[in-house]
Amino acid sequence: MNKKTISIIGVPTDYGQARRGVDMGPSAIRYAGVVERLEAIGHTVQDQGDIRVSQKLVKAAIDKQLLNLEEVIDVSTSLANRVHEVVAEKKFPLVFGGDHSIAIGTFAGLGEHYKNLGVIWFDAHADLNTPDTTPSGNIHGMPLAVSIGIGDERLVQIRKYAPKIKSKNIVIIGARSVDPGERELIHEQGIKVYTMHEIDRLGMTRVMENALAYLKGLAVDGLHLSLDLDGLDPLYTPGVGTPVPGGMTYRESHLAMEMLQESGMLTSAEFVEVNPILDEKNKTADVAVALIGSLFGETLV
Ligand code: HAR
Ligand code: MN
Ligand code: MN
Ligand code: MN
Repeated sequence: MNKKTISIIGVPTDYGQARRGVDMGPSAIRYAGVVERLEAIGHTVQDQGDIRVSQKLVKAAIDKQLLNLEEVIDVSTSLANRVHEVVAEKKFPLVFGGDHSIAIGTFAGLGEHYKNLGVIWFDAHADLNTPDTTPSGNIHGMPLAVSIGIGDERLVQIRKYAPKIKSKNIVIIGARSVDPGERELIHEQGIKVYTMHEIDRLGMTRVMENALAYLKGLAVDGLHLSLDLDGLDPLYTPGVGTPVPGGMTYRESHLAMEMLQESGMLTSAEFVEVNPILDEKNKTADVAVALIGSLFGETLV
């Protein structure tokens, strides 16, 4: 296994959704021992600390279809700049949320480095809503749409280019809560989705084999993993804001991480939606760190 220089970036924001506490995600993941875990594998870890997130609302919600828009633009821009620098320094960006709106910033930081980035989106949700289709106004339900260039122009144009990624380079794994507008976009844009049905039917081994072969076939020049902890069943990760029953198991999720590691394709990753306030004794952050261990090559024997 090749050793990496991993640059950790915390993004303590909860502006992409309505439940407070997910801004403590980066602390919880650090507390669960992520740095030590990665160092024990032999990687060099540079914890860059957190992106500065203002605790004061810049403007009270003005647009009900885009809650906390100004704050999300602010956080996404800072994160995008940080991720852009980390990749320029040839380091591996490992980003901790915060809610899933942070993926807008992560992709904005990656997109100028990778012209054909592959994406594995591990999530109960598709996060493909737009201001017109959102049932909640929460921007954490929109990052994939924004990153393919659909949605509010100010979000779409962070770092002044768009789109950040290609629709056909996205593989969603674990979906089981998809809104009508998202379903339409999936078909219209040719986004690949392995729902829980396919995971039940084919097993995680074949799902991951197919997903990785598909991305290889597209000759991707990098691979980003965006892992929403609500992709797992809430039995394993109760500390998330929007739990959906019937999710991926602990073992299935580990297998997916191990297969990503074996592929040697991964170039960046983010772990999001850990909410310590809703958690049971930091269980969700512990799972996040265990998955990170597998993703970065931890072995038992
Ligand atoms: N689809 C719903 C919405 O847009 C719920 C979004 C779910 N939240 C997340 N993202 N955790 O994966 O409001
Ligand atoms: Mn806050
Ligand atoms: Mn999500
Ligand atoms: Mn989700």
